[in-house]
Amino acid sequence: MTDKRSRNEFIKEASHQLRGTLAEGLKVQVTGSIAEDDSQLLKFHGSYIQDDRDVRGERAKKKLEKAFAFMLRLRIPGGVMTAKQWIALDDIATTYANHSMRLTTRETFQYHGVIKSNLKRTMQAINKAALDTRAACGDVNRNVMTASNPYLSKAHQQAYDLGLAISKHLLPKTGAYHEIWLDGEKVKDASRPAKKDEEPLYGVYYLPRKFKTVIAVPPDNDVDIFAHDIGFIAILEKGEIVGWNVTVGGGMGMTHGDTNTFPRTADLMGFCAPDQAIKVAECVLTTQRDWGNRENRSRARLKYTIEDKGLENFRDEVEKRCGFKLGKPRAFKFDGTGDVIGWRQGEDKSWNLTLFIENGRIKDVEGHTLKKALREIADLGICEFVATANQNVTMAKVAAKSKSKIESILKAHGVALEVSSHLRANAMACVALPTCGLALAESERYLPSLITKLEDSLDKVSLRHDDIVIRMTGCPNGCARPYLAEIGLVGRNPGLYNLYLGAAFDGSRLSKLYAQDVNDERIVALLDPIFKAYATSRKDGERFGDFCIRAGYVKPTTASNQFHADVKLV
Ligand code: SRM
Ligand code: SF4
Repeated sequence: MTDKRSRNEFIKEASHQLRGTLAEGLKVQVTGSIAEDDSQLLKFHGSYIQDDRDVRGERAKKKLEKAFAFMLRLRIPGGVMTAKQWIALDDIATTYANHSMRLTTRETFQYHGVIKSNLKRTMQAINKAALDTRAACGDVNRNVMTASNPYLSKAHQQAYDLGLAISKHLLPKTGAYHEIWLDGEKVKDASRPAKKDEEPLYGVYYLPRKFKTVIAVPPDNDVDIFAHDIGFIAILEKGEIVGWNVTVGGGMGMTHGDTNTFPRTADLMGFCAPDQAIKVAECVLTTQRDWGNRENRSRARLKYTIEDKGLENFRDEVEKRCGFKLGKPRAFKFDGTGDVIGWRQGEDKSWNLTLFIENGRIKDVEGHTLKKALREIADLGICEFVATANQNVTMAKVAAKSKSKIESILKAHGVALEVSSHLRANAMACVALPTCGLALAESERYLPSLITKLEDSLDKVSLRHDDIVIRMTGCPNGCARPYLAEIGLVGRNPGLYNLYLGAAFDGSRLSKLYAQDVNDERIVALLDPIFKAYATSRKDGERFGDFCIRAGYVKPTTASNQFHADVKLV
């Protein structure tokens, strides 16, 4: 019988627990790239080989190698960093990367533009700051996101503690990372067979695909719990967490034109006690490890395992592995998926300032020296830093007396605490061009100017200060979770986007395709009258996404797998 497993399965199997020939390849100086198989393994170490797509054509004409450089993604569970770590990360951006730090949609940072000869040095500098990039990418449990931020309340702290524990428990145990990047014990002899027991959870094949864990504390759904493979929703009684509702099978990625692939909101699988949560996470992961599709990577996420095997069967298997039954999900209520921008006081009376960072990009431009401002604040050592799931950053645990100092530093660097509109404050765009190899259209570099145009439309009907969630991605993979935004824009071709409407403000319902292949002008022309109708005929408290359904612009996506059903294009 022929072995139908995907190519990546063979690469993992032959890699000697993620070692491959990475150590040797890094020493080769004639190219800025690395071997193709190693580039797949490199992801497990938190890095991607990319090339600057802005100069691709020009370099090809000159018969030059592509302008290769590496993206590095950190693993920062819950996004929490000390001021000292911030200082180190800021230095690394300047010394080794493209002088910018990129907050991601998953509570961490990416660096772009690290050249091959600096890759190892960068990894070592990150390690020196007591951080790492392990399992930030690849077919493993990724950076664990927890309701930001731990300093808000006891429940937030407990959510963070669980996140840390799950992150540790599900982290790959291979020594490859230390050997390759940190000059640990000599890299294993590649001729020796891989040792399965080096990875008790993952074995030699790791997972069929990426796996994402998140933890939410209602009423905030800032982590967008329904977009992830597994989620834990805190159930509180009198301020104490009495257990967790467990969600499984969320995910955003799909392929244009292939209805076998779709974004899916996670299902509520059950309820577990606080001391059962780590075991549940482990057993969901191992069930997906054993049941997931290893032949077709575009159908390999947990969401498809659950579609194909059924939630009941999946739950039975998880319970069997856990050795206990899950309870019935308990009642909970989410208000929204956004961050609360501005100052917020924690239960311990300390202050937390969440700063809006447009699309997560931290850099200095004339008149807006954001990177310098944050560095100056970090240098004072008066706060910790928390990366949010909405590409923003919170300066946490600030004493009342230090608030004005932070505000004056930000002001001096041209960084405002207020955002020009609530649409912008609720916006996210993925990285896309020029670094993302999968981008079909601009995203991070385009959304800000589109929002400026949409702000004019909002002004005409006095909606500038209404919360409406807009998200954009340069391709259908969904890195900014666009299908859970009330207005979602997904790149199809340069300058052309699919427009989705009708997602729920609290992140519980997916949107629906409204218009295909629309350009800048058409996006504004389509949204302008909808804003007007919303302003004049919305019901009391009605959200924009809900209105779009009631007013008949799109049908609701009623079930997690019904994203492609009932589409009527405008
Ligand atoms: Fe993502 C691939 C960037 C969050 C779904 N994502 C990529 C790559 C690595 C492109 C590639 O494979 O070559 C992008 C690197 C671009 C660059 O130049 O930096 C990339 N993803 C990002 C980030 C940086 C977007 C951002 O602007 O913040 C986010 C990093 C998160 C992190 O810190 O770990 C990011 N990606 C997401 C999310 C959102 C989330 O998890 O909350 C999703 C949708 C949720 C999900 O996983 O379903 C997401 N990324 C994808 C997919 C589609 C996966 C799928 O199941 O179909 C890909 C492509 C793939 O895996 O084949 C992808
Ligand atoms: Fe790249 Fe697509 Fe993800 Fe945007 S959504 S970062 S274009 S993979």
